[in-house]
Amino acid sequence: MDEKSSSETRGNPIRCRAAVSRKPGEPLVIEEVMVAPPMPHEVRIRIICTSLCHSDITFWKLKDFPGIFPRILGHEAIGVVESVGEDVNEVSEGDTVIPTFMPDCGDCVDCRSKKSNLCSKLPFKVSPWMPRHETSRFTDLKGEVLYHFLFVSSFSEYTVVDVAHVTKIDPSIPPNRACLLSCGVSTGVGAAWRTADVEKGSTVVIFGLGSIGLAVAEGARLCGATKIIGVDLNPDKFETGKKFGVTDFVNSGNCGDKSVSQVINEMTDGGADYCFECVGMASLVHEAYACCRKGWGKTIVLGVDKPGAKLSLSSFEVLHSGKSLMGSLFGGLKAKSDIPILLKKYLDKIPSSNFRLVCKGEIVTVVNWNPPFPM
Ligand code: CXF
Repeated sequence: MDEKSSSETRGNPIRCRAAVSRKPGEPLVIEEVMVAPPMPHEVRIRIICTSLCHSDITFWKLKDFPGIFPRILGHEAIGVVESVGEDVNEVSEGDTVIPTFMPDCGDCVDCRSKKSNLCSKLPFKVSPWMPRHETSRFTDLKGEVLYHFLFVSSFSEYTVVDVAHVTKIDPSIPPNRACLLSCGVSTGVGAAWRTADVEKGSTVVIFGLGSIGLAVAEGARLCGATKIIGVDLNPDKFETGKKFGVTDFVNSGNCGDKSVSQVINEMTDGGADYCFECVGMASLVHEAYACCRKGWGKTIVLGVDKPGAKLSLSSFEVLHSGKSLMGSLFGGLKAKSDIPILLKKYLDKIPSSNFRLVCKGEIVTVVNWNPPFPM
């Protein structure tokens, strides 16, 4: 729809277009939908730019709950506040914001702790509703409810997001870069920086060089890791990975009679300091755990496996190996304080000549950031 001023739309439902996922695995349908005004603590946002994250595809294909239809997918985006509900003081109309699937209420014991990003006031869950009021703000033109996705639902010209899920940002960042901070780049960089706390000189292994894995490589390099081993079935990923800091490559389809973990244990003389699973396969978590260093190795799980997938570790090995196994949602970042740090890093460190180049290209050239990463 044409962009309207907030004075025309504030307090009223907005009719606009959205890409609606009506059935699992079937093409999204561009249709007109109604977006209700924000309720208390909510913000209605005009989406400027949204990108596709693999979790959108995972949930688009899911036939059973937490797959649910019809639904508006999308959770990586940037937008401008169109209007705010009651009790919203943090942002106002016209502010540029990044919505995130992880909340940051800033108030609960977890949000106030440096140790976690798992808000307990609005705990993250895979829900079809708005987080606080447990209802939908979307209907189709027949009045049927359309479900939300990851509290963002950005495949719509307008969406409603709880204020705990929005971060106000400096609008000077190009929108197609900013929206990656809404999930993929933040998750990967954050996992190396905040969850693992990778140190200078470390050895890192990344299982899966998709966008999350590449962002982990970037984060590990920024933290000063010197050996960054990428593991993937696709050999072309090594060339891409090099741009993000990957120094070595293991083709997991080409290890002969050895397992990937055996190959890595040999390459690292007994295991890597940090292993990141970015695919979402329990078997790869086992492999990652098997090749992180005894005593201090950390294995960090970022990949989203099928609902109900189980890990099975030998209790004896856990006891004797002294390794850590950690999960990392949104890279352990606290959206409201950490996204502005990443964004500033991007704006400060890219020289204007490169900046223009970045704007024209399709590849995220965050490689221009300068280590070491400020903590
Ligand atoms: C995922 C993490 C697990 C739940 C769904 C979202 N992250 C990003 O896509």
